[in-house]
Amino acid sequence: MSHDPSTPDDSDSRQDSPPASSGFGTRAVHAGQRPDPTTGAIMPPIYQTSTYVQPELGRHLGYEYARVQNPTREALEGNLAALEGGKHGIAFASGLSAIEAVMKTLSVGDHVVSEENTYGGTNRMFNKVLSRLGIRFSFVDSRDPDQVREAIRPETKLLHMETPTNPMMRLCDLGVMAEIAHEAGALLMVDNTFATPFNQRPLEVGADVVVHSTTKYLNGHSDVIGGALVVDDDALAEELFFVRKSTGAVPGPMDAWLVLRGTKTLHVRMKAHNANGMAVARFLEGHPAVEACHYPGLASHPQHELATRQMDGFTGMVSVELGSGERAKRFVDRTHLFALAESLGGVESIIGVPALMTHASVAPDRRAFMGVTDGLVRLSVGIEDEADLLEDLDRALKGL
Ligand code: P1T
Repeated sequence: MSHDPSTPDDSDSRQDSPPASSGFGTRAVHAGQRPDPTTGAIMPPIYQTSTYVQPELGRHLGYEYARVQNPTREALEGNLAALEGGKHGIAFASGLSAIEAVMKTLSVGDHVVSEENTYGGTNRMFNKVLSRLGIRFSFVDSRDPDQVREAIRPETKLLHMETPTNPMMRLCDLGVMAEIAHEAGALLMVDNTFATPFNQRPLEVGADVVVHSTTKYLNGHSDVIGGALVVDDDALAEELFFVRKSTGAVPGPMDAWLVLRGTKTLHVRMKAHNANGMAVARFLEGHPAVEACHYPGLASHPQHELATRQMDGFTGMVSVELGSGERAKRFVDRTHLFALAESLGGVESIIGVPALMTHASVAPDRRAFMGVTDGLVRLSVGIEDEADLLEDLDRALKGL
């Protein structure tokens, strides 16, 4: 990149993105951005404006109205696209609004096959909002590709997968899901929020749409609600930009800027989350108060082989079964470093009980069927020191 933004003949060295062949960390720091052409500011300015003055009627500078275009948002979109290995990033006001935008490309009577163990809010949107509007859903356990195949109908337009799932840490084989979707003439959408592109890149194995709650690891600092889609196909991108423009769920420029600041350190943070996640999972797996520990990095995880093939790291998300709601309550009330809260993916460690918190909107019998019991505790392991995290958990588990 040039240090002189005014040099006229070095446009090649001031491209918005480093080459796609550059390493993940280089793309995380630089992709989508260039020094501000007016001042040379190394950070993209926060274009806190709703509209743009046009020099004359019928001629504008590429920017008309901020629901449609915003340079700060575009910088984030370029960055996210480069991280997922897609051509187009499309930023949204939340993870749910990003998923909803994909659903708004469908029509009444269209059918979606969805993994049953998604984030509870995703399940709620499908069951309680979109079903009312005439979109049909089948919920399957996508660990078993035959269940997915059997759910396909002539009207199936989309497969919605989450891997690892929230909170059971189940996986599906993304290559197989892409094959099933494409044989059916449907698209594969993958919620990559838990894994992050540092650990898993669904587009590389055939997915058509990657969705993120950028609220989580991508932003990483628990101070923004945001979402994004990444796609490779130009026509699909155009359709999704059209939906966003027409329905309006855009992130504000400040939030886009904060997420962009977060993604600059994604690779550094994820190495720490992966390492701490593994340490916490190993500790909890061996603890006598813990009945089961769900973490794809453990050899005991039933899909560990798939995890090592499909993922480069296993994140900081760990779930444990403690046997009863009472024991779960005592545990989460006694941790200090692990804060009792919804959400995940921030630098600080968080703990919660999905049945009462993130998945309270899922019908109790469905929750029980998936293993989201009252005794299940979910941990989002942060980047604090491992010894302090283990000490906090050990103390909270004593005498359970
Ligand atoms: O909260 P929002 O940015 O709208 O993202 C929704 C969402 C989508 N996908 C996954 C996998 C998620 O985990 C979430 C949000 N999840 C939580 C708030 C949570 O604590 O699990």
